[in-house]
Amino acid sequence: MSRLVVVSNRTADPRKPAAGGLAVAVRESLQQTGGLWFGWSGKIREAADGTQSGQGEVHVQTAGNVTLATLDLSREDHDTYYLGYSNDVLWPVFHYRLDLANFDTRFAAGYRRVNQLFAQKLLPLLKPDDLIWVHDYQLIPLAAELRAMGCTNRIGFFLHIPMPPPLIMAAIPEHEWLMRSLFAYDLVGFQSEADLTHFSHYVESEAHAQRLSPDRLRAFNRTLRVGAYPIGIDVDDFKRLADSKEGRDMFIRMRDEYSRRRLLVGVDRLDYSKGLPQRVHAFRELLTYYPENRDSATLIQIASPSREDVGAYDNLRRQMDSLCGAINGDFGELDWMPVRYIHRNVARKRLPGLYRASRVALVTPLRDGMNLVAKEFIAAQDAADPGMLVLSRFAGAAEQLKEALLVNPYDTQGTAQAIQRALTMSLDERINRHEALLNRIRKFDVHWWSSTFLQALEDCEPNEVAADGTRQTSG
Ligand code: ADQ
Repeated sequence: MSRLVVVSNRTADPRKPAAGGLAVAVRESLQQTGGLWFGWSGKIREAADGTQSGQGEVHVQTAGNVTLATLDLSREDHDTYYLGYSNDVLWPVFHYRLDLANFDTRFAAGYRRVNQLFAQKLLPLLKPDDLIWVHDYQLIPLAAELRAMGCTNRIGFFLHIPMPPPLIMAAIPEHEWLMRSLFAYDLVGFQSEADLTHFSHYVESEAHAQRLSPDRLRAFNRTLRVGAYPIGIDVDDFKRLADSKEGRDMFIRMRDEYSRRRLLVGVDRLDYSKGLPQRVHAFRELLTYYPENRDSATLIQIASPSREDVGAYDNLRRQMDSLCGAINGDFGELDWMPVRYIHRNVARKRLPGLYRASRVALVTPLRDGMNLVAKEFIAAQDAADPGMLVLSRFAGAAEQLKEALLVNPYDTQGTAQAIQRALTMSLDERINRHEALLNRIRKFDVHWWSSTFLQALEDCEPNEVAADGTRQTSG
């Protein structure tokens, strides 16, 4: 069997509990087979002479059956590749936020340079039959750079964030280069059918791609296999966390603390894609139009700090401080505060107890690749008395989780009505909906996700490398 090589912007020790969807999922796929995990160390190396040639050698360490290989970045590369192109161009545009994008040409140059650097440093570590799995938007051109250096391995790519429709993608000055770069892979996977459709429409309209079959597209003299592989969670592992001593203690503490209240929960990174201000507005609407919730409903909103060196996040933080302060000021009583807003990281082991004690989860992003919190909330519930999920129709998870209450987070009143419906839903209906949801997240869990993707990659025919670095196939 081929060795698995995973490449992502950041790596993590797979033996330690991971925070963040990508780290959890990658750890899962690597631990089963062993292999190599390659990425940025998270460290910035300042060059002694102030130039940008700060990158050092690759640091290699072993963690169980996984080898971790990481490299440092220079300040200039970090600022242009990571803060600039990844977080100030690709993240906002792929989440449909053209208004927040900053198309500085230095960012694109840095992005290309770091992808070349990754390719150069990774190539000597590769064996001929390694399967290479590249993750996410920071590394779109990596396969093209590897091909240009003669790499003939099978390489797959998975996009964890949404793929926008063609006319939004076309706002990125380098959109042609980016989308063409995807054809240097053998397999490209998306979170949802909607994302796959957007990509197919883009290459059909902008690159005159031919659809050879439902999962094969031909363009730029290349045949690319594509598919929707919705990412899942390790349901049993999360349930075990819920049933552990810490999980149960947390549940009992929350249940006792809020025994007179109806608890609602939101858990997110503090990111403008997550629709946090809209959520607080909807909760305010609930208290205004359904007054029976006053002195009763309490929203615990955990928003972990994220990308604090990017300007848009600073504005969001101030906006949330002010909205939560205002709602507590306007509605709070001496013995009841409507919103408990926590701008800190919360240990993963505390989440299942919190989820289980909550009547309703609010997962209402404006746009989200998948959203694993929605799936974790379902896994943590007591099947005999489950809480209800209110889920944005704009989360990738909405394609799979139809038995949740789906909402449009831009529609404040509609969202408030759905929250009220969730709070007052009969036990029978909650049990039926939860059963269907739990079955689905079990069937399409993280093991299904990684094994289906890797099997499809393994099944791709090996091809010749063309002179321009892309591979020719017979189609
Ligand atoms: P993220 O945007 O990071 O991931 P998401 O899938 O919601 O989002 O969550 C990631 C993980 O982090 C979950 O396991 C969650 O429990 C944890 N987490 C989130 N906020 C937390 C907090 N405040 N404290 C503690 N833990 C927290 C990207 C895409 C998603 C996609 C994932 C995986 O943006 O759409 O689902 O990758 O592909």
